Amino acid sequence: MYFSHLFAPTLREVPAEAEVVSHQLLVRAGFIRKSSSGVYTYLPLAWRVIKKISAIVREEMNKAGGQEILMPIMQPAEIWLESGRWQVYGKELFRLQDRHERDFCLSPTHEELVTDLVRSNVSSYRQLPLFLYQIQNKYRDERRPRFGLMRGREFIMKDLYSFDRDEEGLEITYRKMYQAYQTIFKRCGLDFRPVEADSGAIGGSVTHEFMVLAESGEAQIVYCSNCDYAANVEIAPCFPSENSKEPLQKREKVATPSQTTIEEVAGFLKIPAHKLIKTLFYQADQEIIAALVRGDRMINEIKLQKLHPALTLEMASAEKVKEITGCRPGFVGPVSLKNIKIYADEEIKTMVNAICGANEEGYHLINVQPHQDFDVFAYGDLRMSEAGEACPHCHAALKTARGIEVGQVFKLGTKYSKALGAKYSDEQGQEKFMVMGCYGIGISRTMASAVEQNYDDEGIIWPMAIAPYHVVIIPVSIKDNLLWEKSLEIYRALREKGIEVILDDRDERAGVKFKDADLIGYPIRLTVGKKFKEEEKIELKLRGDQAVKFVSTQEIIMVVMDILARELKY
Ligand code: 9G3
Repeated sequence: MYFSHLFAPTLREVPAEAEVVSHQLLVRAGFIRKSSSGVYTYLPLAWRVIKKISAIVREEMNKAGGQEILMPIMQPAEIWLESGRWQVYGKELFRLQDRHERDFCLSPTHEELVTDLVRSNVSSYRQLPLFLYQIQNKYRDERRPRFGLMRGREFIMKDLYSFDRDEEGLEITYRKMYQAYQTIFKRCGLDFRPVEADSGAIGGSVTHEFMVLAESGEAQIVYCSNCDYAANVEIAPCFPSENSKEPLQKREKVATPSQTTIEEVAGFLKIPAHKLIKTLFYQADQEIIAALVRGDRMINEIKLQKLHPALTLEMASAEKVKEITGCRPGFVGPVSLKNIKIYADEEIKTMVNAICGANEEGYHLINVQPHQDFDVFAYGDLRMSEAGEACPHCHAALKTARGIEVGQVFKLGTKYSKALGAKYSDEQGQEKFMVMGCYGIGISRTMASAVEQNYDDEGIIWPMAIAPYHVVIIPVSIKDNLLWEKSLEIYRALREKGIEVILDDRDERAGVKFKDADLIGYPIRLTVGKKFKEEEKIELKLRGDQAVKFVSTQEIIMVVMDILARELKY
């Protein structure tokens, strides 16, 4: 492809709303354009990357026994009513009606539809296991679409659904898919880690997320420095550390004028933050509950939701808090709280002479004794795991990292097969529910996370396997016939070998072409310039390296092919 023919409108300015590197670079380098909030067009460069990622995913899914299908994007409400999820997902589910006022939704995922398909077309144990997958657009009306392709309202997902005869079958399938995922992300050239994760509202028990490691990642993970334990902090268990034993002091109310945060109160009273009790109020469906963690800890809302099951759990508004406690959030505490369930982290149990809000504007209580001064409805592990925490497997110190979730594998069990009645008859003619699993990969998000992990000040540095093109050829001047003819010759020779190459045929200064090449991120750059005139040599530069090499014109095709062969083998 000649660069002048390529539809890759590059930009000097990035849109102000682009908060993350992948969003900025993909827009600037001419890969994507926004259509509406969280909805993007993939321009030719992006679509090539997407097709490469999809091809890798397809190959590995087929190898694992998957059969590709394509289900509708539009789904009837009936099956969602059957599973009970029509009510569970509120505004996040895009809903629409046809001309007869029948309800539909735009697919956020396909558990219901695929289960409906299988229940009416599979009836015997001989037809199982069955693995069906698709690569297709999904729709979720995110409250805050952000970060470009990271959290769009329309995105491309590979979703595979497995149907097994029993739990043992599911276990084998789950391992097979987990392995396939390892291969996929390795082949894509990404630095990633599978972690234990929370199964959320979807139900089911065992689940792993595949995280691309990147500073900008929204997910926080803990991993062991000694064994292979790794988990999303959302589910990583914490062991309460012992609080120091000291003689009990008499409770007092002290003035803490306008000191509302943990740091402010700790600084004002000259005590460490771990002596404080952090009191948080949540709206759990119709009920307000309170949750307590030590002042130096972070609350983990997923763990809280497990201790107090609710469909939705959100921080209560400041007005609600005032209604209940009589004051604003900065001065609240558990002492004398009435008619409200208090959940407390295990560490609260052993605190002595603690400090908390007095439920009175401008005051805190000191020397509070949790075992006698207030009633806890339930104690539990409610805090977020941190660096240095003991590994639940081997007790070595955990480390933390940030990641972008690009894949997730779930054991669903019989949740959907029971809800929709997907049964088969076994060897004895007995009716049994199919045992399901589901396995997703965010294809468009994988592209964005590859950028988050591989870039520098100049632009993107694509891993070879998913680069939109492998090579760019830059004649430093197209007006110089010798340079142009040689560039064209190399271009044709590379194309002949099936190598994906761009020839920058623009009548621009070499510097402009280098800048665009770095921005777009071709892995290999060949420059035909001064060194060609002097010594018949081509300059070869890898996007990720600083150094350049000079290769004779006779060898250049072989050298490029060698690099490709090396980089693309897995
Ligand atoms: C919805 C809406 C949002 C959702 C879901 C349903 C997330 C929903 C979880 C999954 C799990 C798996 C298949 C591939 C692997 C992952 N957000 N989830 O079910 F209606 Cl609005 O999608 N699905």
